[in-house]
Amino acid sequence: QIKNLEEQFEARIVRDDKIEPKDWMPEKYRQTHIRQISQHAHSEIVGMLPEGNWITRAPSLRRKVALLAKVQDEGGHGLYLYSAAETLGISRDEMFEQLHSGKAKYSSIFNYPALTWADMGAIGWLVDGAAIINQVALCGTSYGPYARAMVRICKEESFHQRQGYEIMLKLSEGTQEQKDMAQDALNRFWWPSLMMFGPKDDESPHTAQSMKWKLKRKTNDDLRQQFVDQTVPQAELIGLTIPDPDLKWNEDKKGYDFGPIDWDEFWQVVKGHGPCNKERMKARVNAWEEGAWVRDAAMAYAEKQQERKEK
Ligand code: FAQ
Repeated sequence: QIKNLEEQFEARIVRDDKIEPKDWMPEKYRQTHIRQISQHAHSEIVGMLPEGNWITRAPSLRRKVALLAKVQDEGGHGLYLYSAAETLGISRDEMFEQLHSGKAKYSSIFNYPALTWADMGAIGWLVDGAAIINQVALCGTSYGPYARAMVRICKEESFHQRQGYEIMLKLSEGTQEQKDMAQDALNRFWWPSLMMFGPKDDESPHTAQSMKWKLKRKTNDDLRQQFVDQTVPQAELIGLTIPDPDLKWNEDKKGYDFGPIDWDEFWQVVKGHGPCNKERMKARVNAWEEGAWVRDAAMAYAEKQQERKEK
């Protein structure tokens, strides 16, 4: 009977039907979605930290309002994605436990420090730019709650990307010192942004199955290429140089060839040995522990409300 269910399920995937929480699904489909969606949620929540650190130091009220809104959006995206993962039968407490114990990953990019104001520009422009490319593809993913979350999240991400690019544009029109700051941020964030798309396709253990299930709609390498092709002209427009001596337009493939990525660095960061891994996790665990009284108060309030209703 399972075989029959599995055949029906595969046929639905081929037809591009959305799979919904109460539908039958293979256990591995469920597990791999929990893995990806929860790691995506963790990335949003941990991703608030490098920028959150700059809210009080934004150079003007306008910049402060925009950055504050962006960081709040990221918190919202995280909560939205945790809810999507919960529909697959995992609790939020369990997901937090996986994050805090180091069992669940989050995007490598957030383990790099944000050293200057220009890094707020580079994060919005490059990190959100990479996130959008990945997430636009995920709007067509096969699991309904994830696909719907992506549609909404992408709309907000495009505002994030533009606010980052605008910071870079303004800096690149400024004094030599400001231009240098923008170039330095690009130099430091370029390669880690390319790493966000994950290992090369032939070294990515999950890609083949995730493509079959239409969890992923494009491979890591295809998305990475799309990101490079989209971003190089944007850098040229504001007079910044991509820090890659091998970057070259390839007329045959109608895209850029680019230099080798340092995969040792990538795996070091993924395994917890990046510049800020420990600091990020400490901040998350502290926030969780120090917020315990808020959760307790919310639970006590909900119980009281329930009791009142029952009376
Ligand atoms: N960092 O076989 P694959 C954002 C892991 S955007 C850390 O290729 P998969 C918005 C991978 O989990 C960032 N780990 O895996 C924002 C797996 O380990 P596992 C978040 C990575 O899943 C902007 C192993 O390597 N976006 O937050 C990374 O098929 C600004 C093998 O890799 C998403 O999560 C990495 N870069 O493909 C917020 C998008 N790459 O689980 C604040 C959704 C790979 O077996 C500020 N996710 N790994 O232990 C995806 O599209 C996919 O999960 C990939 C990885 C493409 C990330």
